[in-house]
Amino acid sequence: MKKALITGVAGQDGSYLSEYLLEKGYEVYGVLRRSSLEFKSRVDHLYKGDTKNELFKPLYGDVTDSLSINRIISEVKPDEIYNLAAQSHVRVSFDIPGYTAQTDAIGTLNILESIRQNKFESTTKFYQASTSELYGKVKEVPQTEETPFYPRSPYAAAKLYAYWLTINYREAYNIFAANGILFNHESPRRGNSFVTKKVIETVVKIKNGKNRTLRVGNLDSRRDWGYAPEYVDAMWRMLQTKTPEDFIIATGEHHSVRELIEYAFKLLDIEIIWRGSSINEVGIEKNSNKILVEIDQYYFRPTEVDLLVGNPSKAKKKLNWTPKVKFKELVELMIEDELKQQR
Ligand code: NAP
Ligand code: G4F
Repeated sequence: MKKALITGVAGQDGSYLSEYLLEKGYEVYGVLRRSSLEFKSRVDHLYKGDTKNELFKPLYGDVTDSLSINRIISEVKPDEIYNLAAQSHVRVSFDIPGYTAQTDAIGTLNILESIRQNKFESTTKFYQASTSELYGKVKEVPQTEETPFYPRSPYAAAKLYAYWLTINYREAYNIFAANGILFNHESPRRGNSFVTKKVIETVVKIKNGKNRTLRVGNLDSRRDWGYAPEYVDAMWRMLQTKTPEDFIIATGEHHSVRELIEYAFKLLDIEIIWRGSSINEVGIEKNSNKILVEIDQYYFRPTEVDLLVGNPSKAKKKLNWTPKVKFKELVELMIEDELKQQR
C-alpha cells in the first residue's frame, strides 16, 4: 500500500486529492493546522462519524514549523508528498506578506530539507503546488512552461522561491520533485473569498432576497478557470512519470470576471446591463432597474494580473491529461450546488 502525505489537506485541492488517492488505495496522511474550532468542513467526513475512512490519517502540523514537519516525514516515510499548504489568497498576501513568505516559500524549504536530511531522496517523491500567478505581468499569451515569469504579488514572489527550490533539490539531490503550474481551478469547495465562489454565493443570495448587492473589484481581469477535481488527477499523474518534470495544467480558455457575473445571474433568470465606468460602474437588473453589482476599491490589488491563460499541450501529450469541464459547465455546476446549499 502506497503512503501519501498531503499538506494543506483541509483546503479545496487537499480534500479532492485525499478522496482521489483513497479511491486508488493509498494510505493518506493529512497535515491539519490546529484551530480553536475543530471543524474542517471539507475533510471532516474522511475521519469523523459514519463515513470515516480508516486509511485517512489526520496529523497536526504546520509547514512553517520545521520540527513538526520533520517529525511527520521521518515517522510516516511517505512514498509521495503533495505540498498544497499555502496562504493562497493573492489580495491577502499584500496585507500579510511575511506570513505568506513563511508558509509558501520557507514551508516548501522545510519539507524538501526534511526529505534530504532523512535520506529519503530516492524513496519520497515531491509535488509542489506552483501557480500561474508566477507569470504575473505576462510576457506571452498563452503561457507555456517556457514563458518567463514576472510575479506581481508577495504570494507570487514566495511561490517563485518554492518553484526554483523544487527544481534545485531535483538537480542537486536527485529527488523526484515536480512543479505543477496550475491555473485557477474552482469547485463548490472553493474558499468563498475567491471570485468564482464569492460571485456565485452572492448572486444566489440576491436571488433569494438575502443580499442586496454584489461588491467586487476588477471586472475586466481574465482567468483560465478549470475544475478542481480534474486538476488533482493531474497532480498524481505528474508523480507517476519516469522522470520528474514541470507541467502547466489549464483549460486554454479565458473569461473575464464580468462574464462570470453575467452568466451566473443569467442562470438565475436575471439579465445584467452595465452603466458608468471605472470605480463608478454598476451592474443593473434590466427588468427592475435595480443596482445589483457595485465596484469596491478594496478588492483591487496594488499590482494586478490582467490575463492568465495556459497552454496545456505538454500535459496532454506526456500525462495524457485533458480538461473536460470548461467555463460554462463550471459556473453551472457551482450554481447548482449553491442553490442546494442555500435551500
Ligand atoms: P486553499 O483552499 O486555500 O487551501 C490551502 C490549505 O493550506 C488550507 O487547508 C490551509 O489550512 C493550509 N495551510 C495554510 N497555511 C498553512 C501552514 N502554515 N501549515 C500547514 N497548512 C497550512 O488552497 P487550494 O485552492 O486548495 O490550493 C492548494 C495549493 O495550490 C495552494 O498551495 C495554492 O497556493 C496552490 N494553487 C491553487 C490554485 C487554485 O486555483 N486553487 C492555482 C494554483 C496554485 P486551513 O484549512 O487551516 O486554513
Ligand atoms: O479568485 P481570485 O482571488 O484568484 P487569483 O487572484 O487569480 O488567485 C487564485 O488563482 C491562482 C492561480 O492563478 C492561485 F495561485 C491562487 O492561490 C488563487 O487560488 O481573483 C481572480 C481575479 C483577480 O484578477 C481579481 O482581481 O478576480 C479579480 N476580482 C475581481 N473582484 C476579484 C474580485 N477577486 C476576488 N478574490 N474578489 C473580488 O471581489
